[in-house]
Amino acid sequence: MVGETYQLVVVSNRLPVDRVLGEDGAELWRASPGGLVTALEPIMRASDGAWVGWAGRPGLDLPPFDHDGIHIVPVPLSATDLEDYYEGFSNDTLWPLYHDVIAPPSFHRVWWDAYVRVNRRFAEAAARAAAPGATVWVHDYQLQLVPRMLREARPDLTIGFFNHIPFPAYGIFSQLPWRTQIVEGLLGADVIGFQRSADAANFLQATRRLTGYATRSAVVEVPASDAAPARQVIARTFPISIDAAGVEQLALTPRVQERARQIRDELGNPSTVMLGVDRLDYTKGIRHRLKAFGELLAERRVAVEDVVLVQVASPSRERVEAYQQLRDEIELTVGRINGDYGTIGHPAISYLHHNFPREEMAALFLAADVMLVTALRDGMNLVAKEYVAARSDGDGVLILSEFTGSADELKSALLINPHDIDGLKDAIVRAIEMPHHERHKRMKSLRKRVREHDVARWSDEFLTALRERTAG
Ligand code: GDG
Repeated sequence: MVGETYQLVVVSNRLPVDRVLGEDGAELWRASPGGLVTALEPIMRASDGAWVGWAGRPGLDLPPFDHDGIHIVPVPLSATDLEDYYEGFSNDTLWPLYHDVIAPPSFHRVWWDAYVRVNRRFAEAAARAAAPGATVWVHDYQLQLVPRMLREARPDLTIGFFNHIPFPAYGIFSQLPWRTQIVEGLLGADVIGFQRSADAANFLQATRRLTGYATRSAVVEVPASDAAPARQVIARTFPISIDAAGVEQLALTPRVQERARQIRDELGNPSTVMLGVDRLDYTKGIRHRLKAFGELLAERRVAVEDVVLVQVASPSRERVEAYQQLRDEIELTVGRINGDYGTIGHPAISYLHHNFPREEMAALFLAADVMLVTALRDGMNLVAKEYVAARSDGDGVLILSEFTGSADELKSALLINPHDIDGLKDAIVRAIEMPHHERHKRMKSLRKRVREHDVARWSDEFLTALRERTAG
């Protein structure tokens, strides 16, 4: 209802609900499945929370509404906002820059202006939704200016920010023409969370270089200004995770188990099924993975009758040119590898450019002997954790890039450098040949980590850190 305010306000680019067509042809809201929603849902219900975000369709301007016990506050975006703030500045400037310029970032002043304008709109919506003294938790790189804008409008609030993607080293970050505004925007928060300690360290260095503020371990000393007293900001790691029990439960259902068997059947029951699951994104190292597999086939170190690679590449950011090019390159490579090495009934790669329901993902995890996560840079990589959570049979080998946040935690995986194609090939062969007892020993230790550090613990730790700031 208009004018209502809440004790906990979550702000993210996308709302946790999607507008979909129901069976009767009428439009309805459906919760979008995702770790963040699962983690925050119980807390949102218990603490009378509201979620501020974009409804996923340009031009849609809706009043706040309730969905399944959560108050939803839509922020409208026009087609131009979407092009300049989202596809432009967020996905074609910040995304490549923050992932170590794997693709060249584009810097356009109109995009920056849109970023400022849209961040202000989100900050205003959050300020309206927040009760006096409320906690506001802002998410991700699309909204880095919101903490400061919000603090200026509402100094009574406790503000948290979590960055889901990496924060780059200063040498890279400093290319951004608006680097100081971004750092100052983030420093509006009381607690700034990062995935890895390197991300927090990079942010602290950028802060020292660009603002001159003193930092002491995870604390930034923000001096008093005419308008505001001196404050301390905490910048540290809170590695995100998944709903481990939920994934495990799903994978244990008879339907999913049966589907996993069926998938292996449909693939011709090869001795090894390898799997990759990624948004089709240049950060995920899909090309490196295909190159390694193609060479193994060429050198006859693996045979197409024995080993098949299933690659799910879910459609992503299809209006951004770098993503269109990447799709073309990947599909050309898949076609070549299948053409060169496949036989009738045995394609080398089963390539799927679709979105799948969660049940199918869980069945794929169960069907896969080897999971390939070869990202060139990734804030965390939840797929790695989901694979582990699904494997309550204790089997399966995870090949994991050391450039993911997950690699800091999942140390019993086969850790690889995806740029080192020979090393990656050796790891694939090692995974295929790994003895039963070693697979189980490694999986046991991976599962312990994922079970004990789930997404509920992550959100709890973040919100506790925020509460301690208010208390202190
Ligand atoms: C960003 C950061 C960080 C994928 N395809 C389908 C599908 N998925 C699900 C996966 C997983 C999620 O999407 C992807 O999460 P990731 O962590 O792997 O990667 P990003 O999308 O890049 O996420 C990342 C994350 O934020 C959280 O902080 O870990 O580093 O880049 O859950 O399973 N799910 C379904 N069908 C698909 O086709 N149902």
